[in-house]
Amino acid sequence: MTIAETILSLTQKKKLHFSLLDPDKQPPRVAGHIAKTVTDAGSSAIMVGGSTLLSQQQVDETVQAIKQNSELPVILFPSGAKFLSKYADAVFFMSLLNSNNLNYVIREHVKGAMFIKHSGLEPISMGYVIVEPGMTAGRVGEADLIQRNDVQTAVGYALASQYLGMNFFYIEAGSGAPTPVPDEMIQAVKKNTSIPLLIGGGIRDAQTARQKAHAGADIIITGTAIEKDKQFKTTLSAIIEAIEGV
Ligand code: 1GP
Repeated sequence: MTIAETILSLTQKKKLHFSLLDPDKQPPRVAGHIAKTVTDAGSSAIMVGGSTLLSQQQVDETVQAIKQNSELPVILFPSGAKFLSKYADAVFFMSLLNSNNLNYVIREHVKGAMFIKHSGLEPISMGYVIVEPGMTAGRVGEADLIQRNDVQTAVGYALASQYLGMNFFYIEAGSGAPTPVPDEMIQAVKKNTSIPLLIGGGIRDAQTARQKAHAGADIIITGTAIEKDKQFKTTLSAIIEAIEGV
């Protein structure tokens, strides 16, 4: 089975958690340590990416450190073609659909496609949109942010992704967002689409994670903010336990 097929079949049984590691936020050695912790806590995959990356080497070294410490699939979450790594297992081949910059919608994909073909990375097609407040991802991605109360637009993007043949749909509020994607938006998207729904940005505790999973998120993504928490592993285990119980 491909990684996408494995994830799809897992989402039919339970809610999943993916950990996002930004190579810009810690040295590779620390990323390796975090990878071990998130694996022990029960995360299902490790995503690697960020909006402020400087070099492919950063990504390569972080992915290698993660692979040395975890058996979980490593899925790239790239902000551009320059940040692909042949050491990962897969790549979210995602289009930032509400970007005003065509680079993030399709042009970076054109640049990176041959690298993916030759490296053997598994491309996993995903529609991606950013909701207010959007944070750094919204600014760097030049997103025409979806307003928090504009449920119709979010549903439109999700359905358009499904009709374009994308296998997953990700809505995020931006890393470190003070408030995550609203429940009403998650409910409406889930009700109107049939591809797995990923939700991230600003989810920092078990209660919020449970609420988002209950609203309809199939996969909850938490980023590196949680590392700052001294109880990191405990918090993460609680988040995963909470969503698996939904
Ligand atoms: C990644 O926005 C998510 O796309 C991660 O957000 O860092 O707030 O968990 P946090």
